[in-house]
Amino acid sequence: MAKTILITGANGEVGHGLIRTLGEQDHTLLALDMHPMDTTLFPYLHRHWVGNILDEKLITQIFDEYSIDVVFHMAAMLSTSAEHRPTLAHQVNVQGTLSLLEAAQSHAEKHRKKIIFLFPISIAVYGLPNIETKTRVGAIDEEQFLHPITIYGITKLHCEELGRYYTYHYKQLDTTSHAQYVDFRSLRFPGLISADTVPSGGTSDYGPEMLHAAAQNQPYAAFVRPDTTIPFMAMPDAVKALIMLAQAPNEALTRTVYNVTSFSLSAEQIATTTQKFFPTAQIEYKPHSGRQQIVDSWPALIDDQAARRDWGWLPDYDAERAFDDYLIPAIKRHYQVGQNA
Ligand code: AKB
Repeated sequence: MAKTILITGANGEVGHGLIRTLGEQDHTLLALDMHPMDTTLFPYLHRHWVGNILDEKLITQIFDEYSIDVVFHMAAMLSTSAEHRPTLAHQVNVQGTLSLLEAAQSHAEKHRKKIIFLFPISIAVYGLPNIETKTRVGAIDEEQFLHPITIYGITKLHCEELGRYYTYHYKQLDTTSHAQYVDFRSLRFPGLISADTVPSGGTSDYGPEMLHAAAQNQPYAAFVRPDTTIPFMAMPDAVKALIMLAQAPNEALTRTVYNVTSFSLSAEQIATTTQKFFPTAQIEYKPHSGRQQIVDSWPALIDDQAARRDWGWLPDYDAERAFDDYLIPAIKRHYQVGQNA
């Protein structure tokens, strides 16, 4: 059914994929980003705003002008950028989410309807105490090791709790019957790799950066050790997971927060695979101690059984398919690299 959908942080990596996919369907897409939108996305958008997620007047105006059914709240400062400006990151990630939740709640109350509120976060909510534990524990589920060492992880974990609060407990003191207006659903992603965009400000960025540098025939120095291992996912699967969770019937959901994952690779495995397709790629390792510490605190594997069971999650791309069928052909097209390169 056609929906009116608001996407914040719309010009980011996930926003790009989401807009292109949802834009092929019969929805009204509204986009907000603090940077001017990529003009190639214009054909898919009903309207877009260049503005700050902290601009409450603008947020209110958007909700006043449209009857919004679904929000994909992607605007956030990622892990490395957030470490450089932690108080700003707290404002953007927490205050930005809170005012959007509040706007969604008021809007839903006014229109007597429910708003689905999708919130992507990642393995950054986890904080493993040391490498020995990381190696020993294997795949961790949604409730384990929730002691992030970054302000990004802390703010996102807090927002997951805010979302659960708005969904199940908000305004309960003043009413006898609680109508649910905000239906908050959070997805914890691995590091994401897109063939079309290069991430910025994250700490899982070494994976995609390596590949994009090789495709452009540029040397690359990874800021982590070769053995560094975290889970990754190809962008089409990330978009698929967001849309599947948004469409899942409320009765099927047993939690507000779900892990999703595809494949885990070490930095060295990504480098070897990259060099298989781009034999002249020059990749070296210059670990940055702060960023290394962050990635070492993130799990090597996550358990996504709950998503598989509740709403049928299954990735389309394992590591081999991600490179063979998506990343390499699409990245070669993107940089117009000859097929023999
Ligand atoms: C980041 O590196 O900040 C994100 C993430 C894994 O949360 N890509």
